[in-house]
Amino acid sequence: MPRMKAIAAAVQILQREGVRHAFGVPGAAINPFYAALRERGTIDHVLARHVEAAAHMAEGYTRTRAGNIGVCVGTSGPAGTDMITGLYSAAADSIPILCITGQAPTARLHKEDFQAVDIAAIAQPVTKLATTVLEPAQVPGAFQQAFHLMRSGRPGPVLIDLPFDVQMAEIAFDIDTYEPLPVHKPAASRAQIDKVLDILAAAERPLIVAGGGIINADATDLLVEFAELVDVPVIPTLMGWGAIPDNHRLMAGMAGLQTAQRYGNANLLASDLVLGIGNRWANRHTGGLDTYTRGRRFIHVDIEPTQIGRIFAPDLGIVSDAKAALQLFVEAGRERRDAGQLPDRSDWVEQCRERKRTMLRRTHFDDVPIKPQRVYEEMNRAFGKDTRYVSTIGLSQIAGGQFLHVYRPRHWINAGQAGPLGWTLPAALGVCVADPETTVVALSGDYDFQFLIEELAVGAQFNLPYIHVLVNNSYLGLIRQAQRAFDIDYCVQLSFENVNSPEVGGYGVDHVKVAEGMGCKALRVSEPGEILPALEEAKKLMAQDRVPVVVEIILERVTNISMGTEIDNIVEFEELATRGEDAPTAISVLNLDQMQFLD
Ligand SMILES: Cc1ncc(C[n+]2csc(CCOP(=O)(O)OP(=O)(O)O)c2C)c(N)n1
Ligand SMILES: [Mg+2]
Repeated sequence: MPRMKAIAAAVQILQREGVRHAFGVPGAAINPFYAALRERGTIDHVLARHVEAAAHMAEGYTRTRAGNIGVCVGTSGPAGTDMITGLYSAAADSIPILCITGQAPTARLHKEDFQAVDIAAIAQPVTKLATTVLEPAQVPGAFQQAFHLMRSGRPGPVLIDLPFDVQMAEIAFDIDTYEPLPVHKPAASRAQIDKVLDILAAAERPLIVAGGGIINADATDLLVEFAELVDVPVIPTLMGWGAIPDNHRLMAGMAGLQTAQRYGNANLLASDLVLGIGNRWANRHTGGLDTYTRGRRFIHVDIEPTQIGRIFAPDLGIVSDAKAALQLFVEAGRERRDAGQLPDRSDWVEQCRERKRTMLRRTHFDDVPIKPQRVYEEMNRAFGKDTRYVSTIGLSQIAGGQFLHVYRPRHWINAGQAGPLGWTLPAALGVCVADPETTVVALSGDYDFQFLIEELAVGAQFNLPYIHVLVNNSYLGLIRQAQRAFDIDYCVQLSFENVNSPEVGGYGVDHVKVAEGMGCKALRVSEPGEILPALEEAKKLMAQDRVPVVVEIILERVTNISMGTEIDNIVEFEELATRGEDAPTAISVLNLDQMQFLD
């Protein structure tokens, strides 16, 4: 049996489990891992400039491709605590990442040693497993179990904490005898699926709510096939956006309080049955449960048994992996179609499509300073169906959710539940590592952008080109809008006179200078007509210089974005679109004679 350091065995296991990239920040307690990484030479490492960012890079990496598991690495003490936010946002969105931390030697753990903190205890509520490995011979088993857990059931993150002496100790290990553990995923039975189809057949106005679980299960083709078979419109959740293309005739819009379309909410409110698959009835999707559930029945299919009935009691709950369920849905649906047993849904589908054509918000404003709605109109013009968008939180993300278009799974990459400011930039870098071929476009407000702004230098150092659309209102815009309820505008404004950059006109930070200082390219835009040319120029710069390109768009400081607390009572702040030219890049334009689907 070969003998090697326990940490060398860990690195071999990472490789065997499919890891090719890692994101991290070294430190004394994790140097044995870095030495093993270097010796093996099979895993590329991106050096982050903040450890939290390494965790978000790992998340972006996982979210980009089915089967990916992002790995983030840090030393003992503050590195682990910095990564807790990444573990939280990964856990919240059912995203597997593996966090590896160094630790003080086992003999000194109870001595308040330098940078010794009980990171396993801190990480426990935001991971599927968080463990400090105390026996060197248990290191292989800990990694084997980690991959098994991350991939089984509801996916999620794991933390492995490795004391210095445990990493260095020699163990007997032979990678040729190592096998990944089988992955466990519950599957619906045919009887359960037949029952769902019976209930569906009895409904007059059914909808499918498609959650992120369908994307995690890599089952979006099956979803679209099933929806087409039974001719039932689909409402994706924010995490499920892209599961069905925006321009598909059965895509009925997103419902919710913020990242939703007017027609999405209207369609949901008009339904009499909702079949939720791989979703979790998030409160920003449902709003008040009375409004959401009144007058309709619910079926809930989810991989995690304890999710059924968590938010409200469904009429039928089924525990299943989304792919396993959808395979049977398609099989059973085909049989019913061939037997001529499927009801005609064309009236209901047409009603949903009519709302999609007519219930639009206005995007076409010529105002200077620029109104945010116009930015998304121009982004729709500039970026094609392949674009992978990355965003996190704020008015920018909310308006992006309302106005942008997504055509493919994993092309809207968003920290949905946790919404940690600063996530966008490092997550976008992780997306670039996972998919260097596709255009990546990040969308941030000024404050989100500033939270982990130093990561721009990582993009420049490692040649990770992407476009960062930075919509600058010099405000904590979402919080400013929320403070209207308190009649205050307090501790939310970011403007100041920049003594070095009078040209930013009191907007404070000169993002162009900062980005250039970090080795990136940057453009600033103040007029609506300049947006599209700037985005086109950004594409060229990105290809030419192979670094992140920031396009800063100076916005009107105060613009309220549509939102509310009930899905039947969303507050609109701007006049609505009444003509095609008010919303020229809406997925189906108002004027029927101009009806077009964007390429
Ligand atoms: C770590 C963290 N702290 C605080 C918040 C609360 N929060 C949500 S959005 C926001 C302001 C965002 O401002 P900006 O990024 O400029 O976006 P805008 O709303 O102006 O478009 C804040 C403070 C958060 N989501 N995350
Ligand atoms: Mg802002």
